[in-house]
Amino acid sequence: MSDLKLIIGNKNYSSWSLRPWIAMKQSGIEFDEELIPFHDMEAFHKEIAEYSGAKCVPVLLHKDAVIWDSLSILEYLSDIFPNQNLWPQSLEARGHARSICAEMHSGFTALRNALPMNLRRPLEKYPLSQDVQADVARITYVWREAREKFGKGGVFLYGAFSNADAMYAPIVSRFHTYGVPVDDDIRPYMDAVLGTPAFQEWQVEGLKETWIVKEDEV
Ligand SMILES: N[C@@H](CCC(=O)N[C@@H](CS)C(=O)NCC(=O)O)C(=O)O
Repeated sequence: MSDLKLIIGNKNYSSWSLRPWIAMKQSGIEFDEELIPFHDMEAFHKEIAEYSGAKCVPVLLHKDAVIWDSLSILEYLSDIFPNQNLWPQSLEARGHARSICAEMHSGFTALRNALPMNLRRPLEKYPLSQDVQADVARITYVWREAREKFGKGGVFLYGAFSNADAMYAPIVSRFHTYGVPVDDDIRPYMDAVLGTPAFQEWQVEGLKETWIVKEDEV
């Protein structure tokens, strides 16, 4: 039993839960997990309220600490595992990574609302509104900028897998399942994330789930 426990939602749909989960798995951090499914919101809220008044997943439990919100969890993990390099090494790269994570966390609502994460959705192109196209353009711009400035040492945004890749993993999944057109230089980055053992494991488990969340089936 680990002293870290991550409370998550449905693997098929819970984009916010995927972020800390993939960061921990990909870094080899051992943790226990508890999945609270949210197809029945009343039951979900009752169960999650025992851990967090915010009534949202993910939540990280560590000894007496309770950390809620995916970005706070990534920051906390970086504090307790300073040798795991969850953020990139150089101050400039770290600042850039934190900026694109903050932008992700507080933005891209058009894309997030129109294209909910849904691993089991048949791979099929989906019409994109202008607002969604603008989000796609901005996301691919920051990915390209990170890769060109800081990513030369590896296949991820800042070379080695970092919290930034964890934050954007649900977006990679959406681009993939909704057949979002991307330039040729972007696809290898997406394939790198989709090909991580951690994402593969999450996907295998997500695809076994049978709960349906109607609002996320578009
Ligand atoms: N900002 C939060 C958002 C978390 C969030 O909205 N989680 C969804 C599941 S993916 C949830 O718990 N929804 C329950 C609800 O909205 O009542 C984070 O990053 O952790």
